[in-house]
Amino acid sequence: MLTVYSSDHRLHHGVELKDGAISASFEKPERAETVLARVKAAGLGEIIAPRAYDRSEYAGAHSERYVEFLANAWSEWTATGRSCQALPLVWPIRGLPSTELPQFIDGKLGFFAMDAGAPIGAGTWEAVCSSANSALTAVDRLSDGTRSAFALCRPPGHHAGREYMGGYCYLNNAAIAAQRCLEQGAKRVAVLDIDFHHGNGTQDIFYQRSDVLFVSIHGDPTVCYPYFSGHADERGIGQGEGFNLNLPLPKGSAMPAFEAALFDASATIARYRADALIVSLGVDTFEGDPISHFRLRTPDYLRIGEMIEGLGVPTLFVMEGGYLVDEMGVNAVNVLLGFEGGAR
Ligand code: OKP
Ligand code: ZN
Repeated sequence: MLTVYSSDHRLHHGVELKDGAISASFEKPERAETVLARVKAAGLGEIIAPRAYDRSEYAGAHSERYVEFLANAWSEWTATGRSCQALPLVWPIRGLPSTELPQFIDGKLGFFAMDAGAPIGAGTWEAVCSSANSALTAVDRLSDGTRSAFALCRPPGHHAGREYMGGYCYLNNAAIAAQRCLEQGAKRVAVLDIDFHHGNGTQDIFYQRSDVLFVSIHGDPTVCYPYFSGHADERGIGQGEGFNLNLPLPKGSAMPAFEAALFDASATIARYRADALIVSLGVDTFEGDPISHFRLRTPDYLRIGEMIEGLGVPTLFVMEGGYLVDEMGVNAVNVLLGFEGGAR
């Protein structure tokens, strides 16, 4: 299987607000490095760098003003004399009267953020573009007739909505990839999100559309991040009604529950008759993950890959979460090896 990877991800190394203090984020550069090392060790296949794309390629998933904000945020922030990473501190919560975009960077940060989980530093935009471009490059290889590809994206993307960042995410790599599949002739694209956290951003981007089916298995949002999205009754609206499926599972769920949910997810995707499948591949479902609450084990990821292969659809895997650096490479690559084993 082809892997697309760029070392430019290292330009982003965010901070995180945790236990009342600021520290290095769980979403750190070593994550992508350990997955890359495993891709090589397992002999998964060719590894290529992404090509450059115009910013307009992100516009199917995000608004122009949001992409513009991301591109300029660091320079606007440092123009105020600050050299630390930029974080929002005020949000337009329900009840506040103005929905206008503020003209000062501190206001813009809150306007375009769902939480304080997406800091912006000097190299963030460049890293974010390299991540999205990896997903786009992988799509372009898929449309050449390849059965599957792996976009080793970092930072991740599935919490980023049409007009907001959050939860370590800036551009929604999976959504940008789905949009490009449509542009290249696919009529129906399915996104299967198996990260521990609900892919609220992907849901947001496609919620009113029927050309992209979104299916997500995740920790129950009544007790798990992102809390305000991911319930089973969120099924899409307008044209999109019935094209969004959330399968929340209780904290502590292990493979039997996950496998049953993946079986349901697969049935829905098969019924949709997708021309292409994008998998938001998070491995923070692992039993040892430091910020998540499922109990999957290393061999379970082989089975997951095999089940996904069973759908028989051209498939792009897009890296999302996974925070136990020591194990996440093996777990992520196990999904890809399971897929390839199923195809044999
Ligand atoms: C990104 B992805 C944990 C707080 C949660 C945000 C988690 C973002 C996860 N103590 N912080 O879906 O893996
Ligand atoms: Zn996650």
